[in-house]
Amino acid sequence: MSLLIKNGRIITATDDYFGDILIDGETIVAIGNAFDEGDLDPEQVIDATGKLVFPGGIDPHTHLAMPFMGAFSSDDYESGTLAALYGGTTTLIDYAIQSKGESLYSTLNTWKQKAEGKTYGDYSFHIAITDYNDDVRNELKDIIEKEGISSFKTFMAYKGSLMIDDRQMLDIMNEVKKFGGLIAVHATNGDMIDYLVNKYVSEKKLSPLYHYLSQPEITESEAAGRFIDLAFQSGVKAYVVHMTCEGAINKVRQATLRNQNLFIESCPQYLLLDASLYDKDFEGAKWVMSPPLREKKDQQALWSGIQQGLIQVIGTDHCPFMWKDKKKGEHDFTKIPNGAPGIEHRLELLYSEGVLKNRIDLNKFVEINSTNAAKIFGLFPQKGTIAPGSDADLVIFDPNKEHTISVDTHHHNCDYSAYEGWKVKGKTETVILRGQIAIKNGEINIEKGYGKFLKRKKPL
Ligand code: DUC
Ligand code: ZN
Ligand code: ZN
Repeated sequence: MSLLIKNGRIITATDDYFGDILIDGETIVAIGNAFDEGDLDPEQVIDATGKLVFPGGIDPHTHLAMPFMGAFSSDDYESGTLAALYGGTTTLIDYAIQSKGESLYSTLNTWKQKAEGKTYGDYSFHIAITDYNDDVRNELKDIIEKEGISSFKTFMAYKGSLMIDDRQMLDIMNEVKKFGGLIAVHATNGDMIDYLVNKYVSEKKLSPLYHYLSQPEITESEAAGRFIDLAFQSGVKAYVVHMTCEGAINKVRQATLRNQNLFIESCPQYLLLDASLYDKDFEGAKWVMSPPLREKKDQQALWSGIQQGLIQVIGTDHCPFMWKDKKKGEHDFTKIPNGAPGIEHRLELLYSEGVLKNRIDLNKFVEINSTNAAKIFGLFPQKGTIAPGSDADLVIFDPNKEHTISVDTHHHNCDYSAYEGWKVKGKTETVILRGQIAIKNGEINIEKGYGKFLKRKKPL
C-alpha cells in the first residue's frame, strides 16, 4: 500500500519542518515539499494540516502478563499493545523475567509464546537475569548475537526473589560487555529496604504509606551510585531504569566527570505525581510501585535532568494490577502487588506537561519518547526517526485537542487510572505502524497479531 501524509509539521529529535511523507509498503520512501499527488498516485492520502507528525513512540519499560507478587499484571500483549498504540507508542520492549532454575533460552521462549499472535504493536524483550550461574553465562553470546536480545536487566532489590549480588553483577557486566550488550538495572538497595520493611511490619505499621517509607531516597541513590561505579569498573554500557530522585541524579551528574557509557530512564509518574498520594489511606495502593513516588523537589530534579541531558529516556514501567489484586494488601503493604498503569498516556502527558509548560521542546520530546530508546536498544534507524528507509511508524498528533484521562476512556485492562481526572491538551489522532493505518478516528484498523517481534542490534 502507498500512503501520502501531506502538510504535517514533522518533528524528529533534530528537525522541525513542514513537509510531506511518502510511504510505500512498510517503509518511508521519500520526504519532500508539496508532492504532487497526481504524479505519485498514492492509494491513500492523509491531510495533516495543523497537526504534528512524530516518529512512533518506543516504550522500553513495560511488564505485560507478568506473574508478580501473587498476581499477574492485568494487561497482556493484546490489551497492552493496543493501549500503547492508542497513545502513540508503536514499539515496546517488555521484560522477560527468568524464573529460578530456568535458562535464558527457556525464559525467552516462554515470553515469546505469551506474545506471539497477540500483539497489535511491535515488540522486543530485555531478559531479566535473576538466577545467574555458569550455564546462564554461556548463553549470553548466542542470546545477543543470534536472538537479537542485546539488553539484560538486573535487580539490586527484591531480596529473596529477583535480587542478585554485586559479585554476580560484575560478572554479568564483564560477560555482556564482551559481546557488546547493555546492562539495565533496578537500582535500589535491597538489604536496606528489607530491613526497613521488617521494622515497619514488626511495629504493625502496615498501610501503603509504609511502602513509601521503607524505600527512602537514600536506598535509591546508594544503589544507583554503586551500580554506576561497578559499570564504570567493567566498562559495560549501562542503563538505570525508572530513576526517581535528586540523590540518584546527583550520582549520574558526578559520573559525567568521567567518560562512561551510561544512560538513564525516568517515567511520567515520577515527573508528575508525588508521595502525598500515600496519605490517602488504602487508596494509596494505586500508586504502590517500586521505587515509590517521591517529593516535589525530586520532580524538579528530574525535569532538570532531562533538560541537562542526564536523563535520555522516558519509559512507563507500565505494570497494572486490578484493584482486587491490590486489595490483597489491604492489611499489609508488603502484599500489595507493585506497579501501576501508564503505557497509553506517556506521549500526551509529556506533551501537555512537558512541551506546553516549556519544560522540554519538541525535539527533546521526540528524543526521550522514541529516538534515544531506539539508539540505546539497537533499533535505530529502523525505528525512532522519520527518514527514508525507516519503518513508517508515525503519530499524527492534534496539538489542540483537550481531554481528560479516566478509567472510563483508557484502553488499559485495569479498573482504575493512576491519572484519573488529569486534564491534558494534545492527543494522538492517527497512528501508522509499518505503513498501515493502525488507529484512526478512535478505532483500531489492524488485526491482532500484526505486531511483530523485533530482533535488535547492539546498542549504538
Ligand atoms: N517495580 C514495580 O513497581 N513493578 C514491577 C517491577 C518493579 O520494579
Ligand atoms: Zn524496577
Ligand atoms: Zn519495571
